[in-house]
Amino acid sequence: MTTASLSPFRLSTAYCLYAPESYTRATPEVRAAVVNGCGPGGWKLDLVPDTIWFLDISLCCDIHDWMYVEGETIEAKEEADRVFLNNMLRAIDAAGGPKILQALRRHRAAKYYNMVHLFGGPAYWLGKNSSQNLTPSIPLT
Ligand SMILES: [Ca+2]
Repeated sequence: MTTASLSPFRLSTAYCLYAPESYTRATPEVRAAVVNGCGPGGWKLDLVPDTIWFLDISLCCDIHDWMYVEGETIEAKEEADRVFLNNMLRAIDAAGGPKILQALRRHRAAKYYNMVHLFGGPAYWLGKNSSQNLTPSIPLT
């Protein structure tokens, strides 16, 4: 069972997220070396919040980060993206609260999913492409 911070509406509730076995078995030190919450990490200014309407989803993002590093196929990327969405929805359901707040959180979760689904390819494939398939970009004149 995995626990994460919840919204102010249900602070003591624990809930389960899906994570691959390799993630659950990894030591905290190994996980910390691989994951960095929501967004690309390493930037001075992280523009991707770890919360959606006061709900901490950083663990959902960490699991997604892990699956991106571990995956090697487009199917694995799509699974990582689906797991990310489903984990956010699990967290939202567990947090409860007013229906309007849950709706706002689901809307934001859908935005996060669309961002990684549509624009996460370069991050997913970083360092995975064979050098024989890479070609220099054409210099701009
Ligand atoms: Ca991240």
